[in-house]
Amino acid sequence: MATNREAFDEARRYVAGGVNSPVRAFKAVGDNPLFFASGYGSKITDIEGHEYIDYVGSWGPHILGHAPEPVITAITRAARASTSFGAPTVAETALAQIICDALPGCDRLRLTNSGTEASMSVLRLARGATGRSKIVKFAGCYHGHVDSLLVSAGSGALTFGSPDSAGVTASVAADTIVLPYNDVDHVERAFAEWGDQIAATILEPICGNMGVVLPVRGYLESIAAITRESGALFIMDEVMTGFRVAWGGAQRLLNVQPDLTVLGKVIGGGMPLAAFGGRADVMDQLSPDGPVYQAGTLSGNPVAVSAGLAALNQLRNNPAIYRRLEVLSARLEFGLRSAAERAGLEVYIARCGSMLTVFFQPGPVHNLDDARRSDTGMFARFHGLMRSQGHYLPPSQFEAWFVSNAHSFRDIDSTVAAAERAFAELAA
Ligand code: KE4
Repeated sequence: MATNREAFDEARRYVAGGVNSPVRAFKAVGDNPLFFASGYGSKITDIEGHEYIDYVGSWGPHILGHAPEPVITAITRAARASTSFGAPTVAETALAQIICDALPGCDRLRLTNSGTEASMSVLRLARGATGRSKIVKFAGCYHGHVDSLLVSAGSGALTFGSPDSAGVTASVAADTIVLPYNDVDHVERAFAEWGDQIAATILEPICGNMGVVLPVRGYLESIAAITRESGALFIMDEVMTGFRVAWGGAQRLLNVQPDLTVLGKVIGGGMPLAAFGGRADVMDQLSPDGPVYQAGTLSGNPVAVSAGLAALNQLRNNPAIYRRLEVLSARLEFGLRSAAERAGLEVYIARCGSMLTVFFQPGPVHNLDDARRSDTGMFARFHGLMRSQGHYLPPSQFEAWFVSNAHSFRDIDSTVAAAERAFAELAA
C-alpha cells in the first residue's frame, strides 16, 4: 500500500502539480497532501489508514456528512437508469423548483457543472442583459477561476484590476473593478465614475474565501441600492453559503434580495452540480429564448441532480438540522476561543452557522487586508499539529471550516481538546 508521499510522487507524473485543484496541494501549510480512501459521516480515512474528523467536507458540499444513505441510494438508482441523456429530465425541474421556492431572489435558474461555470455564465448574462461591460468585484471574494474574476485590485483602490493569474489578459482585467469588502464609500465612488458602464456587482454575501468575513451591518443593503440606482444588477455568489447558512441561503438569513444568485456545493450533494438563477426578466435573456448563449453537455446531469435532490430534501424535511448545526458550531467556536485564551494565544474566530475560521491574529477581520495580517506560519504549524491528532482542517488560513450534521458533540469536544494541546505547543 502506497504512502501519501508515494501517491503524491506518482500523481505528479501524470497530474499537473499532483492535484486537480491547487489548494489540495497543501502548499499553504508547507506539507504534502493527504490522499483519501473513504469517508463516512464526520470521518475520513487516508490511504495510510489514518482516520480524521473532517472539517473540510469537500469544501462545503457535505453538510450531511460523507456518504449519507439517502444520497447514495439516489445516486445508485439514477446511475442504473443511465448516467446522462443530454436531454431534459423532470428531476431537473424538481430541483430547480425546490431552489427557486427557497431563495427569495430566484424565479428561474439554470444548472451547470461547477461554481466557476455558473459565475462565468452569470457575468455574461449580466453583460448581455444590461448592454454594459464592467463588473465590480471585491478583494478576497472568490467566484471560481473565471478570467474576468481572477483579477486583483489595481494600484489605487479605484483603478481597474490587474490580472491575478498568468493567462488572464490585461484587456479582460480592464473591465473588472476590484474594491475592498465592507467599504461602501469605494462603491459609491466607483459608480459615480463609471456607473453607466457597470453591468453588475458580484460578492459573497458572507465571505468564506479570505477566511470567514461577515458583512458589516447595512453593507449588503447599501451595495444593492447603489447597484440598482445605476441600472446594474446585484449578484450574490452563494456557492458556499447557499443552503449552508440557512435553508434559503444568506439572502434569506440576512433578508437582502439579489437580482441574480450563483449556487453550488450543497445543492449538488457532493456531485459536480452548480447553478445560477434570478429575476425572470433577466434569466429569460438566456438562449434559446434570449440572445445570451450558455450551454453544457452534462448540465443538469441526472445522477448529480439526484444527489442534489436527495440532499436538499433531507434539509427541507428536517429543519432541525440547521438548529443542530448552530449548536454544534457554537460549541466549537466557544471551545476554541476559550482554549486559545487558556493557552495565552491571540486568535480571532469568525463564524456564520456551520462555517467558521480561526484567524491567528487579534482581529477584527473585516476585509482582505485585515485577513492578511494573520500569522500564516503559525496557522501552518497548527494545521500540522491538528492533523497529527486526527483532525483535518482546510489547508489554508484563508478558508472556512465546515461542520456537518454528522458531527457529534464528542467530535466537537475532541477537536477542542486537540486544539488546546496544539495552542499550548504554539504558545510555548
Ligand atoms: P467551483 O468552480 O470550485 O465549483 O466553485 C468556485 C467557487 C465559487 N464561489 C465560491 C464562493 C466558492 O467558494 C467557490 C469554490 N470554493 C473553493 C474553496 N474555497 C473550492 C476549493 C477548490 O478550489 O479546490
